[in-house]
Amino acid sequence: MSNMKKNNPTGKPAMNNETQVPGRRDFMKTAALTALGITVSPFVISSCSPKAEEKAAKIITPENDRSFPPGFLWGTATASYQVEGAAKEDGRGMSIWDTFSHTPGKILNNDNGDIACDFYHKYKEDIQLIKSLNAKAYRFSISWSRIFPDGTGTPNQKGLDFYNRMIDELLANGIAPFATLYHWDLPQALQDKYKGWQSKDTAKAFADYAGFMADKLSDRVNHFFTLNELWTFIQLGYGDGVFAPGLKLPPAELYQARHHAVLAHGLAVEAIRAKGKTGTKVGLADNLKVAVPVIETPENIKAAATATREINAGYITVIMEGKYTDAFLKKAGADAPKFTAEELKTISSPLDFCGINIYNPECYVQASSNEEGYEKIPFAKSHPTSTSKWELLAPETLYWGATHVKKLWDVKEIYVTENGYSSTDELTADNHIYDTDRVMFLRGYLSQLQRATAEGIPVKGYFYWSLVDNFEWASGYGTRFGLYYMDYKSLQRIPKLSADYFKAIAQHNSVL
Ligand code: PNW
Repeated sequence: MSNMKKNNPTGKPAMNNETQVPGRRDFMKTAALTALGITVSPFVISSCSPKAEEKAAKIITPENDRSFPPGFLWGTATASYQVEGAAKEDGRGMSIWDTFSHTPGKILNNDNGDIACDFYHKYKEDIQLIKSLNAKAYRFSISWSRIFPDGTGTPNQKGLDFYNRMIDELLANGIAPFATLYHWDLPQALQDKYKGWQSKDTAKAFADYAGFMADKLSDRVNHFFTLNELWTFIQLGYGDGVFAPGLKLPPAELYQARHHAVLAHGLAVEAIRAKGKTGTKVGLADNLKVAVPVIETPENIKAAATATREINAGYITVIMEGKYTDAFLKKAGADAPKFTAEELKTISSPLDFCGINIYNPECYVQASSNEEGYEKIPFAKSHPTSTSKWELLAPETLYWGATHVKKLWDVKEIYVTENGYSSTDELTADNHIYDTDRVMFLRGYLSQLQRATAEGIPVKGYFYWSLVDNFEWASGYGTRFGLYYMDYKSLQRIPKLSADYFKAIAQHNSVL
């Protein structure tokens, strides 16, 4: 099914190329060819068949090439609690998000993930949607408490069976599974027993679970992500209290919880390497906080890289470098986390790839002679956002995010593991969603991603967030990021205009 209007939008009669006299367009084509050292008469162009003309018009130069490298992987992403539903089925244990979403007042409209998109039962249908987008990869997450209802101990075979079925279905449809092991749905049992990420025991339990999953799935899953967005679940969950488990810890305890999260990542990398099939690739999906040079001068670009390294010091920087930066420790002072040299080594276990979730820039910066070497430029009050107010829009964030990761840490394989846009997505009388704003978003951001790949930045794939509208955490079901609209009453999935756009991009492997 297509959202595209089939009629001629201009309303003017269509021209027949073969009977036209050379016009301005032909002159421009001739000029382009001449610039390439190819001599042609305008009459040759206008008198050739439309097919040949099309070919001539498609002459690619480095300046007009909008394509991605051959083999570039197009995919979409979701996460267990946001789409699966079936919260009480087949022995699944409670997670902190079940508890949090069932606490009145925590989620907009008191929504919860009990049913969500019912992906648990509708996964076959959704895999057909992925396929119809021409996507060749799918990033999903595993619900830890489906596998270990109490976080540790005896595994639940029925939970494992679900992921086995789903992965087999993906492979049968030519779609590569990219599995995230933790997308925030911590088993409630571990919150109760260990205070969740406040304890090193949770990091150890995570490593055991990660090793178990690698053992069970790495015959079919080649790419594993340890944790999704460390900043978000630590800061919003344990610092600001707006995400599960809803805590507002004092600074020293928050620093320690953050340290346990990076440690959990490192321990899981070691466990996956120990238990996974040879050749299994492991990385993380980090919401890199990107500093964007406000004007792209060499000085500002350097300042933006310095700022990015420092802003992410408690997360990806320590993971990549195996040490907390001096400025980070100085700023933390007496609240700094307690850690050992051995832990730093584990935290920085080499990765096969790096996933970056990128939506908004953290800040615009310019060079400065101050101690830091950069200064932040405030956002204009009128700076545009999506319907998510935190999502300030700046397409170049994708370019700079990938470029900083390559230049700062020489990462050889980068994936954009999330990038997406939330909009109002109103159904029109003809049952369509013309999300021209999301199409605009995609064209802008992907143009900047293509700019990065054209410059040799090793971005290997792009996962749009999200395949379908889903449970958007504290914002409930009111905020829609999907390429497919979800009718939450009937659970019908309706393709938006952006689904057609994505489909065409993946087919042509080019910005369109
Ligand atoms: C990410 N913020 O979440 C997550 O990885 C997804 O699960 C989520 O649905 C998606 O982005 C869209 O929100 C974020 O407040 C949630 O800055 C909130 C923030 C950032 C990311």
